[in-house]
Amino acid sequence: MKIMVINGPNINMLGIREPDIYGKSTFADLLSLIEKTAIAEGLEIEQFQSNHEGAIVDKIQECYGKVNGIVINPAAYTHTSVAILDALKSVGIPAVEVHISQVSDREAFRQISYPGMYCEKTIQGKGLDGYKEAILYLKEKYA
Ligand code: CA2
Repeated sequence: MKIMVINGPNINMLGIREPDIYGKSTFADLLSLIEKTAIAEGLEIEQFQSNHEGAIVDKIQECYGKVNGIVINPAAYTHTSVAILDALKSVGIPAVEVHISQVSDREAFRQISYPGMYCEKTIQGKGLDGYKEAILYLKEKYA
């Protein structure tokens, strides 16, 4: 089974500021956790991070016919991007949305998720462990 893990803008800055919201772990810690999960679970996992909406749309389109599951933290694009929602719909690949923080307890402008309208599950407020949970969910359901 092949899974694509996509992270949106500023996730590469994890651990640098706002540890009260996002924790102390760094982006390198996240990459390593996902790589270890891939090895332990016998999965092929590719990781992609971009600060650019169009690059994320391009990556989702590239998944068509090649990837069995998508784990996506669209970061701030969660709350604005119909383009990412449409890209997910266009490829039709099972997807899980992850948020490191408990978005439901945060500002009003974070209460809408466009990509979440396609994703079959949203995991939030579990820190980096949320990514592992999303990967295991896709493995259990689709491998
Ligand atoms: O909780 C999440 O995972 C978010 O997707 C993170 C986004 C935020 O815009 C979403 O509402 C929820 C922010 C990404 C990281 O932003 C940083 C801010 C300061 C320091 C380091 C990263």
